[in-house]
Amino acid sequence: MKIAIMGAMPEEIAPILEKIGEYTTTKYAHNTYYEGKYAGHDLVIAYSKIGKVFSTLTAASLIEKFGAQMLLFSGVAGGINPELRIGDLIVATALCQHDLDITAFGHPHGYVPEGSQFIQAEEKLIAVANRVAKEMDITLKEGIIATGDQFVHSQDRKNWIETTFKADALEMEGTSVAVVCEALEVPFLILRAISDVADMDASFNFDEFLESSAQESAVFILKILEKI
Ligand code: 3QA
Repeated sequence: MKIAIMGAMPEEIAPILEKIGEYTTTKYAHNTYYEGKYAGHDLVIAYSKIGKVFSTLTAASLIEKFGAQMLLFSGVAGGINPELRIGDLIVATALCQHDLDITAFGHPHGYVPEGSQFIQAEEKLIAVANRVAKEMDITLKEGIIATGDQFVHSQDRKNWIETTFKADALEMEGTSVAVVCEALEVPFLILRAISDVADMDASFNFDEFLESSAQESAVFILKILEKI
């Protein structure tokens, strides 16, 4: 099976590329796609650039152009749930767009007609992730991930996202990737390690912990690949 590994930033896929060692590169749609092998799987790997638009393009390309039959997202996130500390892992059970707003017409936040407020994640892959966490003896949190085209760095915005969506973590790509995968019937997993807690100090913490948290997430994704 051909599996896509996707991140948003170079730092998020670098540990994966390093681990697989040998790969070919293809330029497509202003992006680079890396193809190689790991644990008996054919992989196609890419980072999209930041945000919902770029991540939509990349997820669709990974599937439609490169033939990925499963997609695993690896990266970092801002923590909302106080149980999540910097470096902790969260896997999305459901995802939503916190910045999608046609509430003027009486619709809930994150909803547009013929869409849905939440995208449900793939239970089978979450089960695999939980098995891996158990084997590695680490805590993996399951929860709601909210996505938006904003780097959140305020307690007010964070609280609003928490109360509106009951979200546990936030980032800028997960839901767009989930929308693409769900529509194209490709099983997906959105895994994130916390880099900051989306408060006043978020940008400082992010700069400090991007690399180490991206590494936590990537190591876990590689273990998942060994289990699939
Ligand atoms: C944002 C990255 C984007 O891909 C989403 C990180 C971690 N903490 C977050 C927060 N709010 C929203 N998202 C996140 N990723 C980084 S922009 C900085 C770029 O630096 C998840 C995420 N609090 C480039 C150097 O100038």
